[in-house]
Amino acid sequence: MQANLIWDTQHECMPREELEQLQLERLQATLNRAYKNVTCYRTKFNELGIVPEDVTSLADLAKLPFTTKEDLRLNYPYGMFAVPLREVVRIHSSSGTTGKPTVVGYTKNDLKIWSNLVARMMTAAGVTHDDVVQIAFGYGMFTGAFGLHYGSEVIGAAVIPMSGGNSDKQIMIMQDYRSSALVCTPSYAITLAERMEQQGVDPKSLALKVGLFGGEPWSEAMRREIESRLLISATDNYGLSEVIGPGVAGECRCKNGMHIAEDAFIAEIIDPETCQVLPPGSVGELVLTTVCKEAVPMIRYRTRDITSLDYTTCECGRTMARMKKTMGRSDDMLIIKGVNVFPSQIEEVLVAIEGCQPHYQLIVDRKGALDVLEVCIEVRENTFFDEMKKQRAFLDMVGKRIDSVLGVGVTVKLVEPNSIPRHEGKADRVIDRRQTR
Ligand code: DLL
Repeated sequence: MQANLIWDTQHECMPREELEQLQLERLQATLNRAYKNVTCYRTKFNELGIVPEDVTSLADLAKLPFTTKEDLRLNYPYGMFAVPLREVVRIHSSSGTTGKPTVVGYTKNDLKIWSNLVARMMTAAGVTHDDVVQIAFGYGMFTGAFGLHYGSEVIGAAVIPMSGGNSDKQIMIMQDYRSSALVCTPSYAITLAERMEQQGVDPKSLALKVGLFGGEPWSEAMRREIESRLLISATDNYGLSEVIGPGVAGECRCKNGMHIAEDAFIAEIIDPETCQVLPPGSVGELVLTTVCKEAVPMIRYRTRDITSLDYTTCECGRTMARMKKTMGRSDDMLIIKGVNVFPSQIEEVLVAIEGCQPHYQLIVDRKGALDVLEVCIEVRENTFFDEMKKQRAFLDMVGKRIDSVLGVGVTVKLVEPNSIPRHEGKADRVIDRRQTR
């Protein structure tokens, strides 16, 4: 493996002063185009009495209105587009499972920029033109597969467009084609590791060296689990379709936060309740503004993802700010008996328990006036408790460990392997039945 390669040194290692100047110039151009061509933005700006020319510094960004998923839904399908459809060469949508999906488009230039941003984060994770990249995201409207596919091609790696599912075939291809990089959701990486164990496939016999995992939150404990079961270096990468797809941020091999491509996206952290911008280092909701995208510019898009930003220069030499692994989404944060609970906290506990899978789902309900939380865990195919007594003791132990971390009593239930629904390989983590009562 080559040491610490950087795809675009000019931008990734840009002194912050220069970077901020570039961001401002690109922001001003974006605002002008968005104001001129997108009714939703023009209306919002007019309501606040703002024109693009009022933004003369990056600090002025805070004056601008936010954009939410609801805006995209209200303008479904093409209302947020800033270019005529004849200039659009690709259309994707979010992996949303409820209501209308949000639609996003790309011009030729957007695709070029996107591929290069993905190439950056893949290079940072250790992928080179010598690699054979197996893409196990579903090819379709989801941005995951196409994003990583085009990024790999720009690097010059050999891409295997396997698509999602069919674990046995994934493993066969991995063995036969000597795949060296695996691309999928972290939960699917665990599924593959399990299947290999069942089949008696020794990870040492594979050529795999790196895994690029993203699309859903995952904990450090889950990283350790994947790395030790697949014998690879597992890196995290983050993105969302509304903003571009994967390629927004990715870890380098220091694995100490995901570098945000700040020359293409301006990141802010806000308090999700008051919507005020928080000082550097604070934990809050990530808000992103695109400054390069032509087809669908996003101004102050509320991602709902909870994280914090680190602006210190990384050991790898990149100056781009790093976002911490997300703690989950602000809309995934559960308040149970007054306690804030993030699914990631439960995941940390589960991964640390021998015989427990990080395939879980949280079901929140109300009994009378009381909130109740049930944690469903998929059992491994080979874990079966022949004695009820053993099973009860196991469930009891898991419940106690979760209680000791969260301070909230839970009921733990074992469910069949693969019974927790997944969309685009992403597991559905939370069902809150209190809202429908
Ligand atoms: O998941 C884009 C993507 C594909 C990113 C593949 C990385 C790899 P959406 O389907 O629009 O886009 O979902 C975006 O997924 O707001 C986060 O809540 C979550 N998410 C994505 N990556 C991560 C990650 C793609 N690395 C939503 N860690 C985002 C935590 C993530 N959450």
